[in-house]
Amino acid sequence: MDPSLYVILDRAAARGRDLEEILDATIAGGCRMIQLREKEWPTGRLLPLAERLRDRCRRAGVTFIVNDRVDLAVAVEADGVHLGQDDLPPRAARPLLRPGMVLGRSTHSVAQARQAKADGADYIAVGSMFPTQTKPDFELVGPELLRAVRPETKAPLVGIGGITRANVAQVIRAGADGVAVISAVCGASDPAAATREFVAAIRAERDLTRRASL
Ligand code: TZP
Ligand code: MG
Repeated sequence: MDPSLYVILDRAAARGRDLEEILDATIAGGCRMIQLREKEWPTGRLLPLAERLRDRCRRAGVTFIVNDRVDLAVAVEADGVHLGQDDLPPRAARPLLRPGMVLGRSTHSVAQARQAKADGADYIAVGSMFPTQTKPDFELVGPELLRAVRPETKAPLVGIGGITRANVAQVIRAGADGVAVISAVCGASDPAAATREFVAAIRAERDLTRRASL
């Protein structure tokens, strides 16, 4: 699992564009971890889309995660599932997953991040980093929360919420192992170019942080 740039495919954010095309573009741009986030489609409609996305990810060796739905993640043999605070808690979800499946958890406080770690989450998302229009009920915690959570765990930390190519460095500097983005890639006019720019900005900030710590 390489969460450096974790692109969340969301039909609403894609504004009618084909998610498979966006997926191929972001993989071509260097994304190594993908999530399917669909809040409205019924299961029967979602299943074939999830299978097609999983196939494309598998061919490219890219990690494929399903949002919210443990049943769907297992049914399509996804690499993992991502669960928010209103979803099944990791302790309840883990026994339902296949061995080795990745379990990610969204958190909005140090206490929630500690709980996610204690519950055995494989990575912890922290957000919202910045205001976002994608999730109207976002909780703004800022990069400060990442700074506070970083010393608590060695689990990969992923910043989420309102992250753009202009502010991604702040999130990496605060201690994130990666960033999860929806609109900045799914809504970009050129998702491959947007991905390449993110990957380059993340690498550049990591190099700076590494050099500063020597
Ligand atoms: N969880 C916290 S903020 C958010 C989610 C799913 C939305 C992120 O979308 P964007 O477009 O990258 O701000
Ligand atoms: Mg959820």
